Amino acid sequence: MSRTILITGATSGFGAAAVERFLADGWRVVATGRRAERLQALLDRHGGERLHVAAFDIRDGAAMQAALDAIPAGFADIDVLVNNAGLALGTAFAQHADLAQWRQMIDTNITALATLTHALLPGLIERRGAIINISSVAGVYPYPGGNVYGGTKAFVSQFSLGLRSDLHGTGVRVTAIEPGMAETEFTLVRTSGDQRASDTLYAGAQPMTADDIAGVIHYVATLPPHLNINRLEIMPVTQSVAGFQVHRG
Ligand code: NDP
Ligand code: 8X3
Repeated sequence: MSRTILITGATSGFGAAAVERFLADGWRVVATGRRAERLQALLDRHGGERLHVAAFDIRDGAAMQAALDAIPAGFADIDVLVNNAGLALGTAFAQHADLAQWRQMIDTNITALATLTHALLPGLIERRGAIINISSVAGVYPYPGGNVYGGTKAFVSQFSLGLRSDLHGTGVRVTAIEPGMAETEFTLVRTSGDQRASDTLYAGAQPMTADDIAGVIHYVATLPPHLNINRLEIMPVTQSVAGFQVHRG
């Protein structure tokens, strides 16, 4: 019998590519996101035999629970949870940042991720399943303007390790994937729709693609059951880390 995976943030980028990847490999997929029309397009393309879609704002705990309660029986036994939905908003330095943007990142990248994980944990333990959390290099390496976004991703990576500790002996696997630069709608969202800024960032850089990350998610989800990758950091060859800055006053 095929396995079931729930992928958040399935309307775009990594999540959308992961839906295609797992459907192509015979999995049953529960795909979530806010943009109902994109989820409907997925259904129109693939049909509902192995795909269930649920449109809700992941920051809305009641809507999340209602969507989970409405998952049809054939999709309810989730083996793998991919906590992918997330965003960065703005690149302003902390002292100039918009507090509403900070709150939205925290609510989405931290609170919603923890809430969904909490809701699905009993079933994941029952099925000796797996949790794959999409973190970021921004949670490991600080950069100017990364402030709260980086902080939320540091939470994701550390929460993943904490889950590993708590789930010791249950057979549940937990991985934090920490990608570097990948071309998706990420920068469009971060810049409030500035296509030129997005194009400029990726131009000539050969960034990773959504398919690259979907392949990594699939690799992690299909490892032999005795293996756990704790953290997996991945960048395009064109990207590397450049260190400290010194202010001389
Ligand atoms: P996209 O903007 O292409 O996709 C983000 C997804 O998250 C969309 O499907 C969006 O769906 C969903 N999402 C955002 N907010 C909400 C919400 N409130 N409720 C439900 N769904 C939501 O970006 P990526 O594919 O690049 O990003 C996926 C993950 O990867 C994010 O966690 C991001 O932080 C992380 N990441 C991205 C990197 C990159 O360079 N691209 C690098 C490292 C990590 P909708 O708008 O329909 O709700
Ligand atoms: C996305 C990678 O470096 O743009 O998480 O923050 S970065």
